[in-house]
Amino acid sequence: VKTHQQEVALIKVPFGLAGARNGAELGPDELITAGLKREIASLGFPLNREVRVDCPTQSATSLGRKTVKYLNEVQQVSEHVCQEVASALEEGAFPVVLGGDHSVAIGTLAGLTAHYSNLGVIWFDAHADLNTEEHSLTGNMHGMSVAAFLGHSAFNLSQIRGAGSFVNPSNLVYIGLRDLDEYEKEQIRALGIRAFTMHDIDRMGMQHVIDQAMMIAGDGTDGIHVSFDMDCLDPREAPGVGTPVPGGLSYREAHFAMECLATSNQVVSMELVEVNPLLDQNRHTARLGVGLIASLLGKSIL
Ligand code: 6HN
Ligand code: MN
Ligand code: MN
Ligand code: MN
Repeated sequence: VKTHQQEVALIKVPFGLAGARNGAELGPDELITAGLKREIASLGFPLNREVRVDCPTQSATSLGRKTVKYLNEVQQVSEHVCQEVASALEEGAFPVVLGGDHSVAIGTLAGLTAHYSNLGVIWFDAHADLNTEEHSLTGNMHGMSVAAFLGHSAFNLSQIRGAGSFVNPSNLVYIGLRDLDEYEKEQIRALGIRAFTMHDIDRMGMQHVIDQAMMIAGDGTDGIHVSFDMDCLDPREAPGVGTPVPGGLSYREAHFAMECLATSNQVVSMELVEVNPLLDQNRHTARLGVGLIASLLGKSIL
């Protein structure tokens, strides 16, 4: 086991109001219970901090406009996550953000862009999360996070105190897509976003896909952020997610991708989201999530 110099900042975001089902708010604690801190320690990373962002948990407040649910709550959580990520980066730590539903990525990207003016993003997901308030068919903001950091939705990084500038779509890469809304397909084509769908992974294999992804997200950028939605995995591997879609990544495809990213030395932060313990079986999804974070941090088989 190597001893690493860099510290890890664990940022727990127990927020699930912007997802499709209850339960994602329990994700951070479930990942800790599944042994995340032990794994990080055994890889030799000192813990820079372990913080828990204060998150609203119930539907007490207004749903906002009918088409956008919990906008105020997402805004509030995003600002807190932004602050935590930015301050971890100022201390030279590697942020590991634990969701929560995928709307927590808005705050993560806000904090990252404050620190890195040219950030690459690799987005592992069955979904593109590219909807805007206007185009979303569900009103769930976990399906709008990418639009927020590209600056395409009305609620976007510019509304978050402390956020940096929008991510350049030419440095964004999707891996694992297989469930897209019509508007999202149009946007991916119109913006020329590089998207490795499940079809592409089947055709060229994960090795080629991840090599290409690192080239694109790393091209002229200061670093790569890995946003990992557990529903990129096949539901047989990861049943505990709010919006499962058949035909996803295998256990080894996901681990292999993380292992390749670890050896690239380009990754500056990661988040793992959408672990839903209420839908899980025997903590299977949380344990898989812990293993994937470990692989990204450099855990190797031999
Ligand atoms: N996620 N496209 C659907 C929607 O509601 O906009 C699904 C979004 C899923 C979001 O899994 O992070
Ligand atoms: Mn340090
Ligand atoms: Mn997602
Ligand atoms: Mn998803």
